[in-house]
Amino acid sequence: MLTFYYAPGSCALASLIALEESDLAYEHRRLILANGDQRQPEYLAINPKGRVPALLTDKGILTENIAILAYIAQIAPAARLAPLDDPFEFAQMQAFNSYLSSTVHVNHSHKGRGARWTDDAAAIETMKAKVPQTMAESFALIEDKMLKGPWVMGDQYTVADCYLFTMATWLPGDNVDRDQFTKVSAHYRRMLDRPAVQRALAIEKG
Ligand SMILES: N[C@@H](CCC(=O)N[C@@H](CS)C(=O)NCC(=O)O)C(=O)O
Repeated sequence: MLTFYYAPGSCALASLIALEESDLAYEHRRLILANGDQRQPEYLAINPKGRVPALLTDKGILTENIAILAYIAQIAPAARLAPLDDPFEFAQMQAFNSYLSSTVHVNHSHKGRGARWTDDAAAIETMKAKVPQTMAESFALIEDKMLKGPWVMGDQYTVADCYLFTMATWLPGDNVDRDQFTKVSAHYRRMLDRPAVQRALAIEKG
């Protein structure tokens, strides 16, 4: 049995959607980041990073969306959540996911988590002010050069779509107009139509 640790409004939504897209049996456990649940000793014993998501498997713990998404796609092949038969296509999907994790997510974190990088209050405010620009620039690149359409990888829906949707939910809160990106906003609406996405959002709401 798998146990998935998530928090509402967080990047864990990507892996939660992928789990819902799969036929895997799993339990979910909710953390509230604003309450500091991620820093409690019980959770640090599961994920010493103090972050969500985390997936407890019969082989041990997995952290990082990129790893969890690839794992779900591989252990639930019937759901066809990745190009499992084509190493190059698989690597391209991982390149997309890595851009979301290492660049887009980090852009976004400068809004609420600036204290990770500096103790200087003025610098924290400067970082916050930059977020609409960096997020808009990243999404312009995704729109123009990365999102093949209708899904990230073209005709095959993959876990990269779960991840892109999750980052796109953050745009209004980051003061970026999602509708300026025609392909991204069409992708967002297409995702909202999927029953698995609706179930994941309902789980998030609690
Ligand atoms: N690279 C990690 C990032 C995980 C991460 O930073 N998660 C955030 C939520 S979006 C978190 O748990 N933040 C809690 C904190 O910083 O205290 C991944 O993609 O899984």
